[in-house]
Amino acid sequence: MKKISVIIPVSNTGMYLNDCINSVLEQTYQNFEVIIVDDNSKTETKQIIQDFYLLDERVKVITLEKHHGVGFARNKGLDQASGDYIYFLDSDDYIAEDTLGSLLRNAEGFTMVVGKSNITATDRTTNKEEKQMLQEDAQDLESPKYSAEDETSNLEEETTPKDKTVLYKKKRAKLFKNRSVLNRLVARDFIEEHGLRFSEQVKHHSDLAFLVPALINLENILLVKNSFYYKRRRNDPIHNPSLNQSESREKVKDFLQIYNSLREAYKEVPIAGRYLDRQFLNYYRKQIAIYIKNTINIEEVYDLLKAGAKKVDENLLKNKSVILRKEMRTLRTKDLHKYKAIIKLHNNLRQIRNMTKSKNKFFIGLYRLVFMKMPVKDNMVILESFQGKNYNDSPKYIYEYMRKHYPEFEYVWSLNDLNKDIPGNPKKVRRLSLRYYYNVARAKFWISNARMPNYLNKRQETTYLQTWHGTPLKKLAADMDEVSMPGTNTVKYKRNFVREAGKWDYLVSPNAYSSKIFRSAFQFQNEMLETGYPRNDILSAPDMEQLQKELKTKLGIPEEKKVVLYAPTWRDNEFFERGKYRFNLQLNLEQMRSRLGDDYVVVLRMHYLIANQLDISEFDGFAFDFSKYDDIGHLYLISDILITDYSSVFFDYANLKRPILFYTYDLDLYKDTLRGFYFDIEKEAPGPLLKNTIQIIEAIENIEELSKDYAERYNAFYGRFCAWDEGNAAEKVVNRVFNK
Ligand code: C2G
Repeated sequence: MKKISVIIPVSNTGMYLNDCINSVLEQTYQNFEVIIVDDNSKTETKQIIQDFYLLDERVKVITLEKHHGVGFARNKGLDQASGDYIYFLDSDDYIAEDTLGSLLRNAEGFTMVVGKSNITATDRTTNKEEKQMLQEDAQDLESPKYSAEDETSNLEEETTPKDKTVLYKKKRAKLFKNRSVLNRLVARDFIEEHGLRFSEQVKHHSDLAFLVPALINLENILLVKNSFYYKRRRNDPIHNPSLNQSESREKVKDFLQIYNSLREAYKEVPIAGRYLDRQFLNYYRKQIAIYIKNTINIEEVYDLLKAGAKKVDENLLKNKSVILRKEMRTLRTKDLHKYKAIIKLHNNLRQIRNMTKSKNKFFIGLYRLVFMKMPVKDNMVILESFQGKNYNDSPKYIYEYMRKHYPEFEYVWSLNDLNKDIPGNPKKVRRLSLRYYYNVARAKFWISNARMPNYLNKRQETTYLQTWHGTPLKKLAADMDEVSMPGTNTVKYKRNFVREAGKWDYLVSPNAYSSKIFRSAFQFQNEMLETGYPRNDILSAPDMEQLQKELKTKLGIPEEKKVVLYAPTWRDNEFFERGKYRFNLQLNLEQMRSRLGDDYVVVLRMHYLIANQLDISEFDGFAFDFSKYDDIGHLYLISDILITDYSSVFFDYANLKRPILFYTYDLDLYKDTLRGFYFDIEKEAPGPLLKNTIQIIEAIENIEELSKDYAERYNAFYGRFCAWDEGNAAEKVVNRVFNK
């Protein structure tokens, strides 16, 4: 019975190791050894490796004292392997029960057998159903075993019924397109005979050094389509990236390096040359050409690129696009200066081609190609709050302060509704209109409390002041585990966030707790303005009572009634469409009116992402819907009690030291599944967590006593989160950014 050596390099992937190694130990085919090469992992991962070592005598461990990288680790594994076949598995991936078996059953007469599927999945248990379905599908295709006679066939490609394909001669390179050694069973004799080893010079693409000589020396290769390998979909590119998710500039350099050295080493071998050149051109087209301006620094890779372009076989270029041919020719024959010029020209051409695709793309093209080339206006400030939805939050307070103290500036507000009343008569532009792009491009100062569109490149001379919009309880950006918002890819979402935060020159922080989180969740590296929130300045107004009275009158709230404000947040999984969320009101207004109606009114305030209108017409005079009202600060001021859930509103409201109730009917779902929290709200909330309307009513009826019960917690909370809000945050922010 043939033995298989499964080689698993491990570098701090403890959380995935159980899935990975158990998937091997549970194989239908059991004659194997598992060689774990621990590439200097941390203690937690080491412990898991040790547990497996003790659990099963087929598990062998090689420990590296220094981190060497995956190529070195796999080579070490190869040195120790004693199996007839080698199988490489990555420590964050796992395989189906019959993967080794199905590969081996078909291996007779082959030196390399390749499994077909690389299926993306998250983890082994949740993926079980999907896996079963796929396996059942594959079994339906089960066909008579491949017979060795086919090997003598004259055809270059022979397809045996349905699930297996043998590739000969030129075609065998097809199975090397993915540049990966994963999910291949390779005869160890063959590896030794041809000295196949991984490159230890590069961190990425080290597989190529193993694959190229394999490709050259293989007579044929068998593809077994129902041997499954599950590549895990990793969702944490910022805090725990997979090798593949690491910085593209590093990957590019490694690729070019290995291409150049292999191309040189195998220059006399046509199949290797063809394979490598195709890989080079493809890689250039997909990973280099379009990124070269933004994420890849041309100077850094130019020499390697030039050397590579010189090696590519001219004939291969013949049927490639004009753009690719031109870039290759420039690289070969001209200097860096010319190459830069041609890249710029081609990028512009791509941009122009894109412009025909939609109105917004047309504007973006103008933004980049025309408006960004015009001089920056030093005295122009563009402001935006909640992506143009409102005139409120910290941008409003910064604007109102600046308007008084910096009348010489030209202020532009980006809004969805141009009819919004804004004091001082600033210029208003509709968000994402042509005028918007024009003004964004020209303004020296951008002030926003949320993300701006990712595609808005910012020039060096522009200063971007990001105020953000709340102390986080709910996990944010890169700190989130899985993003559950509709149509959102977790990896992309996190990367975009970090890319956006890379443009922020200043970020306003409301408290020390938030500063720390913002550094991690946004990976923000620039200046943190530890000033407290400008939007909360109004909560320290000296003439509070008068202001309260005026506001109540303005809003049509009976002066003699006390006010309960209900301001919940939104739920990632309840939506109509992207960016439009649904809220299902779980407050029983009928019960509230009958028990509290004599003394109280209720003000409802939905989150700005909630798209449905509440129908509260039957509660006229008791319940008021102020979801569309701009400034929630005004609503804080007129209210006597706040009810919220997981919204950051309670951090701001606590400045008033008024009672807060938490209506957390879906706490477990929200905390564990949707978002995750930064602290234990059950232990630290400055008020009680309630589950139904009756409990809310009772809490309101006993509000004084309840407040006493929570006084200590409230004080601690206030000290931790509200200490910086002293009523002059706008001034402090403006002084710092505008240097007065
Ligand atoms: N808000 C509001 N009305 C609500 C809820 C929120 O006006 N019913 C405003 C508040 O100013 C609040 C801000 O929107 O502080 C952010 O709302 P959150 O409910 O905290 O949710 P989110 O928009 O997801 O932002 O770091 C903070 C987080 O990013 C939360």
